[in-house]
Amino acid sequence: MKISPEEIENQELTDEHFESAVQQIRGNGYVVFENVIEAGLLKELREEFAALFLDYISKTDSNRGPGRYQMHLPFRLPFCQESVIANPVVLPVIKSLLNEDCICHYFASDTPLPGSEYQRVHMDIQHLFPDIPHQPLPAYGLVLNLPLVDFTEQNGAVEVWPGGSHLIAPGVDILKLAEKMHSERLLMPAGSLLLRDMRLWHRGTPNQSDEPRPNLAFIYARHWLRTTYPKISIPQKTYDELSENAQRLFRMEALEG
Ligand SMILES: O=C(O)CCC(=O)C(=O)O
Repeated sequence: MKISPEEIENQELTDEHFESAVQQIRGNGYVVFENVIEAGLLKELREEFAALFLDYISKTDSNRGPGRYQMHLPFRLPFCQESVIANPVVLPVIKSLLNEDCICHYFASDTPLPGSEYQRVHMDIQHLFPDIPHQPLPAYGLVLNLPLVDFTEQNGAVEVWPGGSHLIAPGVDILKLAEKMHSERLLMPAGSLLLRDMRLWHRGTPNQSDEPRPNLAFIYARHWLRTTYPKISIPQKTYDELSENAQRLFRMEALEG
């Protein structure tokens, strides 16, 4: 979805774009908002991330398949900027799908290095009722991805299976079925926001470029959803300085002190 300069200036989607975004998530399982994050902030995020990431990979084995790293982010600036964690363009869409009292409970990143291969096609969460054959339920968790570099054919853009993979009954052989279904690589400029239902089938693709391909990842969910993710550790002072809106999103996490 191409956001107009007026929407960026007003920090609000038009009614038409808002409705389209909500319906795209419901039907396709995802929507991309192009070029939402302002260039200065994007540069800061990229630089801060690069320093953390280099240190992390010097001490850690790859943990999301060969050459792929999941890394939690520290809850500090610039990562906890309001326009990242409670982006006014996107948050109303999230709240419309997950209700006003939704939470954010995951603060991390995924980065394939040059030479990484295809991931297995997967969902980021189980179906709520895995024992019941057909259950096209509404979204209960959404991933917000923020690519720090352009996603291209070459550097391993995320591939998704739109058109209903998030609603397919539990128990199917995802790998086998995915081969027969339509998929798309999500090519987008750095600073776009990808919002996707956690059940959407997807995978990282090979990074054939010379550079890492960092992708920040935040998870928003119905407040009752329990997962095994560690709680986000938030310094009390940082929490106190957040807007009421953002405090509410992180109210179930672990305050330090
Ligand atoms: O490559 C990406 O950014 C997404 C990776 C992913 O889906 C995962 O590791 O679960």
